[in-house]
Amino acid sequence: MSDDQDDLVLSELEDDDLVQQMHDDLYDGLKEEIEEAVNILLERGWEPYRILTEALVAGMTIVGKDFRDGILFVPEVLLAANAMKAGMAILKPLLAETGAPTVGRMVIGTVKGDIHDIGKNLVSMMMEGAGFEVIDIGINNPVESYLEALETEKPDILGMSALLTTTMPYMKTVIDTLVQKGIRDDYVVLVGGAPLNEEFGKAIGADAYCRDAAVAVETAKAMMARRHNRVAVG
Ligand code: B1M
Repeated sequence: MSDDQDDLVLSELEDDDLVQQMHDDLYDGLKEEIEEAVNILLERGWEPYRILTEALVAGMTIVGKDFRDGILFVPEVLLAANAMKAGMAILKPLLAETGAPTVGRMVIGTVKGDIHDIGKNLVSMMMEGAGFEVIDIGINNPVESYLEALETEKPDILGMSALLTTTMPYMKTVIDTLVQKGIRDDYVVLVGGAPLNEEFGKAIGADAYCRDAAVAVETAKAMMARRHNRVAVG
């Protein structure tokens, strides 16, 4: 750490500078600094969602670009991810507090071969914040894990996440298996992850592709409303 950074007192920075510093600290994987800065912004009255999007997600986007361009490597990105998770952990209960009573249940997991979980965790947090009960089955899920969770948890929604172009086709394997077993229509299937798009979602037979966590919440709410109407009418 440089002398400059030793001298830096986060609580003395203006909001804009603090957010900028958080982007730098996330980039450098400085977990404790991220935790401290999140708490400072909360004390200053920032909404948890604003901290999440403007400080944490925006900072991770910079990390992602430099990872893509070969400027950052896996160990550095892991440190950044760790710092991001620490910040998210502080915000999680606060986001959940703003939620309404349970509006539905969702099982969510990252597909087989894929260990990326930050986006999935963010979706889980936002869904919980919106009043959904979320059962997170983690990363690297084969079709059997999804089936088991659907069987035991009986959710309304199945959410799948994939961050790699090599793992996203596995979502189709899961959906095809649900079709084969005759249970596809028992669930709303939502998919997301950076390499996906609308067409892909349609092509694999998902109910919707969700660009980000906010879209996932809105889509889930709309789908639940449609489901309830169907049940009421039918
Ligand atoms: Co990975 N990685 N990574 N990585 N990694 C990407 C995805 C990559 C795009 C980087 C790059 O080259 N630019 C690239 C994929 C390229 C491709 O497939 N075309 C890549 C690669 C290549 C790899 C490895 C193969 C690297 C290697 O080993 N050589 C390896 C693969 C490991 C594996 O999975 N088998 C690998 C490893 C890792 C780390 C372990 C170092 C770390 C993951 C740590 C962790 O998750 N615990 C990591 C990270 C952090 C990234 C980047 C930098 C950031 C991902 C992230 O967390 N974004 C990523 C670059 C990027 O995406 N820009 C990259 C922030 C997060 C909030 O966004 O996940 O998109 P995101 O989630 C969003 C939406 O997509 C959506 O909502 C979320 C919130 O708004 N969403 C959903 C996501 N899931 C959803 C599910 C839903 C709904 C919405 O269900 C309803």
